[in-house]
Amino acid sequence: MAESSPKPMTVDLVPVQLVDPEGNPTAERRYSRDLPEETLCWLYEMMVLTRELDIEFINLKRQGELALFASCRGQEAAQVGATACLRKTDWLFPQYRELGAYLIRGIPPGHVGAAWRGTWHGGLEFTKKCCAPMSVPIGTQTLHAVGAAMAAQRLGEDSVTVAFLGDGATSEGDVHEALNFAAVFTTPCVFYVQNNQWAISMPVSRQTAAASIAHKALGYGMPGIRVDGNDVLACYTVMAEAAARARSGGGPTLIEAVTYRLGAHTTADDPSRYRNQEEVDRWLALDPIPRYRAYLQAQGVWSERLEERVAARSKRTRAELRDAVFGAPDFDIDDVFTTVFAEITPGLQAQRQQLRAELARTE
Ligand SMILES: Cc1ncc(C[n+]2csc(CCOP(=O)(O)OP(=O)(O)O)c2C)c(N)n1
Ligand SMILES: [Mg+2]
Repeated sequence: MAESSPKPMTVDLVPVQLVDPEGNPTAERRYSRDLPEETLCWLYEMMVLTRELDIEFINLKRQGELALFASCRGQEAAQVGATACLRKTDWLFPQYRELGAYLIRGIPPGHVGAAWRGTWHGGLEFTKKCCAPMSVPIGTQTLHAVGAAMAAQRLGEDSVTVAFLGDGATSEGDVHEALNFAAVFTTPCVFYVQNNQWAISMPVSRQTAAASIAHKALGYGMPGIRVDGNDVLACYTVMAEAAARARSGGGPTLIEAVTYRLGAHTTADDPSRYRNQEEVDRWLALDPIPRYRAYLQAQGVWSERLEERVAARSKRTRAELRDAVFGAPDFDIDDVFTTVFAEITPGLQAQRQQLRAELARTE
């Protein structure tokens, strides 16, 4: 076996935390919480905006305007922090719950709405912002992320890719292959697992017998890091470190952001069927937004003006989302078939014929 650099042998079970649940700075010294005031405020603004839009998406689904929605309530810090520290040219490969990441990237909420409404399949508009379309087939996006990272390597680019995945996704065969390829080829890819404690109704305790999800990294020969996923500054700094390592040729990292899905799995789910309110209440006390607000207040960074600005932006963006969803034109059914490959394949041609015939019968 070829010997390269020494392999990481341990993972700290205690997640990296820079701000405690009361908003106090912790004694953590390995990572810095020093960011410009403008960045500190921006992180707050984006977390609140994510939560506000999340509510609007759920409302739109309830009004029958969307086919489905997967709420990220409770995971705002994990998503905003991990994406805010990246370059705009670093490619994101989301699962489907990453609203905070899409917003940091500047993807218009209406485009996210179009994907959940089904008026524009797959959210192709995302790619303009170096973000792959949402991936519902669990774990497949991790292979795409590694492939894109290998391409960047061969092209001599210094961009990194980030695969967003869930605790449940780590049990998929695709994810094993992605992690192994990434490590063997020293690819600039970060695996960002949001361990939100549940994979629909499957608790993480039944998902793996490993000491933690981050520990799995050791078997692949890459660093594994646990971070408090409800601490936006910790997520920011841990991802910044992993991205810098990947960018400088140091290979992949597996980050486990320990967080919680406060809402339902999707709008089609009723979590009261499989989890108890005491558990939800425990995590509600760890809500990332009040914690970060308390920190900013203690640091003298928070102000009424900031809160008003954030509230005004949230209100405006919620209205923009509603307008975009209500006004979305129906898409041309042909696009489903013609945008898959450069040229339509015989199989797709047959499917298109079948669908056209079906539609003609029902019109
Ligand atoms: C390949 C595949 N198998 C099963 C499903 C059904 N499914 C949808 S979401 C989900 C759970 C995923 O859990 P996790 O990875 O923890 O992500 P979370 O939804 O918690 O963000 C499953 C099993 C699917 N979409 N794709
Ligand atoms: Mg999960």
